[in-house]
Amino acid sequence: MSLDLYYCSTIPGCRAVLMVGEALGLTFNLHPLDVHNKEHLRQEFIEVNPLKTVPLLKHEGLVLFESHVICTYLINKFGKDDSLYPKDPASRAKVDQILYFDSGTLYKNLINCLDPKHPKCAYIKARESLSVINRQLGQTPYAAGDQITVADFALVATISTAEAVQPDLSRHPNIVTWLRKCKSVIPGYELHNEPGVQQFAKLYHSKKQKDGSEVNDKNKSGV
Ligand SMILES: N[C@@H](CCC(=O)N[C@@H](CS)C(=O)NCC(=O)O)C(=O)O
Repeated sequence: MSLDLYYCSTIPGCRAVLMVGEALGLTFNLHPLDVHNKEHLRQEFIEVNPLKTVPLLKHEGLVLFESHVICTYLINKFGKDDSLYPKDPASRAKVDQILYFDSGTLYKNLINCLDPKHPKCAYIKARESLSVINRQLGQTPYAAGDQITVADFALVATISTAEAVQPDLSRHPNIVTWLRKCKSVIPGYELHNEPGVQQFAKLYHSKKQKDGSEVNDKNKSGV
């Protein structure tokens, strides 16, 4: 039964799913949708996902949206062991904590900084969110402990995107060290993450040129 993945490379959650798939040795039946050209608003996609968001996975009659849920489902279903998503309740809670934080707080706070009309507090919130991760990475080599987990896959997709738009992460030295390490150890990073990150940065800069906005306009000190 095929794993149908609807995705757009510029979107961090889509890239996290692709990297998890690579780590598990999975082959997806890929359905690229360019959300920047509104391909996700086509009727045939809306019928599958009325939320109109990517990524979306279809597998054996199961339809899943939300990238973090897709990632953990794939690991639960196809992982040879539980190293990427530990079964031990305390270890799993640590992983879930980062996944929920990435989805509900970090990603949202970083995205808000890209809005040309963002309030000044957007930078403060984004910086605070990154500081939470930086502090954690000062205590453990990976986001949820001593081992690489799905939490690192999700975070790396989000934070590498932020880095492409604003390369100076020097306020968060533990993130800089961790990011460099993840880029070399996460399977398929170069193939599945880097091109989408670069494409996102290109789109961001061309939009910025068009509307005259700049990520640092209101606060030159950045995130
Ligand atoms: N929390 C969701 C976010 C999914 C999501 O909102 N994707 C956005 C891009 S960030 C999307 O598909 N946007 C198209 C739209 O809403 O029109 C996840 O991690 O999968």
